[in-house]
Amino acid sequence: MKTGFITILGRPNVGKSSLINALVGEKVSIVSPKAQTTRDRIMGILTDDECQMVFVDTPGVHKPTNKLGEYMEKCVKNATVDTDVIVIVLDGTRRVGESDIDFIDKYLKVSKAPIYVVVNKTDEASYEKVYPILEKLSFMLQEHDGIRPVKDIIPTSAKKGKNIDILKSALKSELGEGEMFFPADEYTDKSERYMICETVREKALMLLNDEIPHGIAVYIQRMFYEDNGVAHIICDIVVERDSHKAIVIGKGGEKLKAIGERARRDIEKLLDTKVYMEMFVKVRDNWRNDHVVMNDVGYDPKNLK
Ligand SMILES: Nc1nc2c(ncn2[C@@H]2O[C@H](COP(=O)(O)OP(=O)(O)OP(=O)(O)O)[C@@H](O)[C@H]2O)c(=O)[nH]1
Ligand SMILES: [Mg+2]
Repeated sequence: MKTGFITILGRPNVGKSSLINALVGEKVSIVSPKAQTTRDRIMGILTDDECQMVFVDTPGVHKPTNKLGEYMEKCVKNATVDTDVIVIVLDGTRRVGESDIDFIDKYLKVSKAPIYVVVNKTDEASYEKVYPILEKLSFMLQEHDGIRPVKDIIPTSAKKGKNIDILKSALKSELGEGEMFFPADEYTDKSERYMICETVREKALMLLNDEIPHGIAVYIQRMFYEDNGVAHIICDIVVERDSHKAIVIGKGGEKLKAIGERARRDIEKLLDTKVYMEMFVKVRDNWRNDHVVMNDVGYDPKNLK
């Protein structure tokens, strides 16, 4: 069996989580048009007859402005230690600049893992836009300034599934022989509860504007199955201020209802049963700067130092 860890890195919003979902063929990690959607290290597992590939999704790299940001930065750092392969994702609809090149060079220097560069969103970027990016990066395919080369630069569309198979085979070729890390039928390392909370957060990210979604955390107070098989989920949406609470609830409770309704549909698919959601909005002042609350709402204490 060939096995290994493949860590996906890149700036916020370039499509890292979308790429993992496309590679694994399951909804592993939530996706939204807002930057800093992913907050944790999340594994997506793909097992076939010959290999087990463990893809590791990471938060988009940015300068932290609070403790949650520092936590996210630690998740990225931990994910790059001891990984077998690194994939750095760029957004093909945007200009690729020196800072992107420096970012790739940094990992070529600090890590020993083979590095692939992916230029994503090619469905939205015309050939005229993508080609100059590929040309600009092409010098990295050779040793440059004493820095080792990247293994390949692959244009993809995570959204349309373009070149995902090519990327997958390239990554597969990097894996060594080993024991499986996870049972063959698992597609993520995260619990059902974690996936439920993330689903609610995804809908909040989609339905709320401005800065509010960034200050939201979701956790499950209680979950149980009724006699008729319905999953009863009581969950809290945590916000930072009273004024945010009112916005999340919306006029006549409409916003909260819409978030719950959309989340319920996805969670029913996830659990393969009918779901009844009860949702509450709670204020925990400035929780993104409070390790105790962050731990309470499910952030890994190992990264809260
Ligand atoms: N057109 C197009 N849009 C894409 C593609 N991949 C991702 N997107 C969109 O880009 C936005 C960000 O996608 P995510 O997968 O959440 O990006 P991310 O890099 O994980 O973002 P963070 O977790 O915030 O760092 C979403 O609106 C996606 O639908 C793609 O191949 N084509
Ligand atoms: Mg993400």
